[in-house]
Amino acid sequence: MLKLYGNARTRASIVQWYLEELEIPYEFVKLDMPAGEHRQPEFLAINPMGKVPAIVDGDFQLWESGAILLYLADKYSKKTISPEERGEYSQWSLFANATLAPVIFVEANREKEMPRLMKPLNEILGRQPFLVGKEFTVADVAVGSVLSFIPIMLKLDLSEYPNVTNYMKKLAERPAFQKTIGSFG
Ligand SMILES: N[C@@H](CCC(=O)N[C@@H](CS)C(=O)NCC(=O)O)C(=O)O
Repeated sequence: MLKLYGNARTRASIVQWYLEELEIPYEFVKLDMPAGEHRQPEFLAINPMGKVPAIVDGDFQLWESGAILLYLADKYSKKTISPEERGEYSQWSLFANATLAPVIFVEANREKEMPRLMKPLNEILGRQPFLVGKEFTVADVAVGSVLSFIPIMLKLDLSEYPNVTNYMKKLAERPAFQKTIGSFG
């Protein structure tokens, strides 16, 4: 069975959300991170960077949440993914991790950069229900999870971006979200 390594309230919950969406059986291996279990040789053999999430799927090991999401989409989603769709999923996954997260989570970047990203996001989500169009995809897990950490971890005013907040509400209604990120309270 696929193993997901992490702990509650970490980025492992992003991968867990998508595993629940895909209805893949998995084992969540909870590391004792305060005790430094993620820096012990056993886990470093899976992710030499000592960060979660990481997965082990058969003989295959993978780390970095965005890479794991894309791997799961390629391998387990019930549709064939065209190169163009894959490009869009990669675009949003990289945007989530490399562009959006550093703006949201690094206080010094927020004031200047957040409106630059949130305004176009708000416009896109005013035109279509999900990031890649009419259907929920892995792109929504990648970006939606970063956005969903805002009300959980930070007190940021998103009232200027009503399409983004409606989108976040819609994602939060999904049973797979509620079982994972939504259970943080
Ligand atoms: N870009 C990485 C970030 C991984 C990351 O920073 N994980 C944190 C938990 S959310 C971690 O493992 N922290 C433990 C540490 O740095 O010692 C990803 O998305 O997988």
